[in-house]
Amino acid sequence: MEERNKTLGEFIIENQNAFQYSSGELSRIINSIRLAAKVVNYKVNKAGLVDIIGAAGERNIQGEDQQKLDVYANEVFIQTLINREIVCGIASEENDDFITVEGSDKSHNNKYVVLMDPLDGSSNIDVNVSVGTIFSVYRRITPIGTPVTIEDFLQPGINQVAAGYVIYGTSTMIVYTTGHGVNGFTLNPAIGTFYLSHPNMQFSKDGPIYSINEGNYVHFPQGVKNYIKYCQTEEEDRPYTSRYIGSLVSDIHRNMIKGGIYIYPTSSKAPKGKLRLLYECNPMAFIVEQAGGKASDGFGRIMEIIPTELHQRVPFFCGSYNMVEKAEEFMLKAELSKY
Ligand code: AHM
Ligand code: MG
Repeated sequence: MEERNKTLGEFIIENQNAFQYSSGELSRIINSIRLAAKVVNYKVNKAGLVDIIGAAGERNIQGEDQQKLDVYANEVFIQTLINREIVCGIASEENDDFITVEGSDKSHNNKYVVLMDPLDGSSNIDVNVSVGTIFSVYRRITPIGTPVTIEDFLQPGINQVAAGYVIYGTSTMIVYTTGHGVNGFTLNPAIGTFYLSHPNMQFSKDGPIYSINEGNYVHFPQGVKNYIKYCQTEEEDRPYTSRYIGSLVSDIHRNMIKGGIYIYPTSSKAPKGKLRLLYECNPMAFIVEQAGGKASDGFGRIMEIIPTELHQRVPFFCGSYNMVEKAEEFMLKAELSKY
């Protein structure tokens, strides 16, 4: 079959044997995410009609309660995974604590946990701008047969066995990695099937784009300010162009296709940064590295950070390898000049 006509379902089956410990569980997790993504996609596409069929908190004409879309997406992804009895635990950016999942026979025999941000950038929905789902899969650390504990979730990103995102954009796509490169699948909404549209996605080593919320400039650390000046200086391939959607999945997806760097630094307003290590940065870092890019907290590799809490925030620099390396140089130089 021609590579570009392959469906996500076919791709999952063909690649199942690439896993060292393959028992089909991971494939079933990706399949469940595929299903939940289609359900959420349907709802996200109808979001503009909400004023017509009823606003959040009201009852719609069918007598159903309207829900906020991020709450809805959270429930869809969690219930899809729970109903299929394929994970032993779930942690979500929407929930304060992790969820322990047991089988219908009350067993705890599954070996994977899923961490996710079910609808990132949801404030963009009101203005018809793309949003995304981000997910990350780890093998549990605690013994199979026992309920999961916090340890199973507080693993460094290097332990991820799979990570991906769904982008609900002009097209809806699933982009994911299981540690063997990054592949992107585009939904054909007419028949509800994802097709392999972006095989083996790669970041160019350098790129033309820098993405950062420059409105926060005065609050940024000196290294970031100096790097922004560098991006804007006329020399060789610079100045870079500035593109910032304010929707993490969309900004990184665009940079992966066109080449670029995304930065959400610490600031005097957000001293630890804004983005969450477990739900946003680690999965994106895994994808970015698998696509030949680099992901850093400004000084070191994101995926080597040992998490201490579920909702931990970190500064995030990711994208084209040489650009992130250059930003790190600026960070280090500014840091050293303090002494
Ligand atoms: P959220 O998880 O509350 O949706 O926030 C995460 C979003 C990212 O998608 C985006 O990159 C960032 O927040 C934008 O933040 P800001 O508006 O401060 O630039
Ligand atoms: Mg988020």
